[in-house]
Amino acid sequence: MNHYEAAREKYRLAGVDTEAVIEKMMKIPVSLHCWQGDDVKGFDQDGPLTGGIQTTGNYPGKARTPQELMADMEQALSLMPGKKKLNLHASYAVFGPGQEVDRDKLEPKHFEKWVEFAKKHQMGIDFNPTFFSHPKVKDGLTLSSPDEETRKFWIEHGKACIRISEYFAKETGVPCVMNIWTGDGYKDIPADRMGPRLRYKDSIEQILSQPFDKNLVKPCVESKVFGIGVESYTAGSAEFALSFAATHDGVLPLMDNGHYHPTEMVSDKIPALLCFFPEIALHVTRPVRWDSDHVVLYDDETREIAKEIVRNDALDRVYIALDYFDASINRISAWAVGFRSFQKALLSALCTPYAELRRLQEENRMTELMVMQENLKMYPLGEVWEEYCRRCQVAVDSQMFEEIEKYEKDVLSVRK
Ligand code: RNT
Ligand code: ZN
Repeated sequence: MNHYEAAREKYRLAGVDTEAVIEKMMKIPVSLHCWQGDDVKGFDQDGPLTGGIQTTGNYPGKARTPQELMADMEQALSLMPGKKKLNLHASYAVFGPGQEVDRDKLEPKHFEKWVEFAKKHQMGIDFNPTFFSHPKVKDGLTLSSPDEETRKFWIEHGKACIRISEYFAKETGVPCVMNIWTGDGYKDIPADRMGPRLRYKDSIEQILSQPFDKNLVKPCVESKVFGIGVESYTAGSAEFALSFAATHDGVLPLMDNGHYHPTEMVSDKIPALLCFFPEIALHVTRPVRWDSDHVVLYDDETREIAKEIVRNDALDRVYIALDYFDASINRISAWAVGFRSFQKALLSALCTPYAELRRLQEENRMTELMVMQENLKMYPLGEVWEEYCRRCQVAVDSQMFEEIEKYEKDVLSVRK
């Protein structure tokens, strides 16, 4: 018997069909963010990264052009088992000669190259208006700005992005999750906390007044607790975003697990929101002491997040996207390790016999529940993981770095 067959038998005895699990794994879309490849730089401006987020490190070889970014992403995709979706930011528009426009005037045609790329890799596309890294961010504010001209510009940007999102959905045949996040806020104690929020609310409502098909575009509002240089007040706080989604039909709350106080767990918030919202969205990241956006690992909270989605049978109600950016290591590796880590978390969740565990909980057999949950941690998940990688025709863990090294040597290291 080979290792996988032995593992399969062991799981079978625990009530888990690993063959069905592997098949299911291949159908769960996870959205891969384009912005890991170039440190959230984008192609439409040359200024610094703003909005209270930051990449640190300057590992050589980052993508400088759409062609390089797509090539790098292609290399990363080849190391990822399972189903992928492409997550784009508006700042990644690809302008042909003479096509340059400002963000309020963006059109579907500026994203044709990405649609081609997505189709080539059988991916749907998710989208994000870019409310940062731009000269029209005034005093750190966009949609909540007291300056009407500034606010109008960003509202028009949001509307343009809805039109582009609908175009993505029509082209790919997959609904587009469009996430609204701004870093709007104040470094120090504001005099008025409600004014910016009322303007932010009105702005999102104006953006959503752009007609769109709710089956094709899934607008989300992402909350945040604070950003760098925006430590005292964030307009789009947790209560703001959640209340907005709850009171606006068809709007999803988006939780980024780097955007809460360190002991608050998004894994616990998922089932709470699933009691009320038909659909929710996630940004999966790894906050190390703060919203640091480290590469996602196969760690406790990542597993717990996947577990809550799977055990609540909510794979078709939760839109999963990755959101991190590490500039201090090989970016292809960052992409691949993060994506594979979340895949492992999903695999672990699917290889868990929940019916049995739930029964123990409901019968208040908490001693056995603890024993069984701990036993499961030592099950041969790695064998199932390797088999899954083989069937998806991607490198198993021990072969992955070799491929990354080769691409670094042949392609990345030549970029000066
Ligand atoms: C920032 C938010 C946001 C961004 C991306 C680039 O804290 O998490 O989602 O990371 O839009
Ligand atoms: Zn995020």
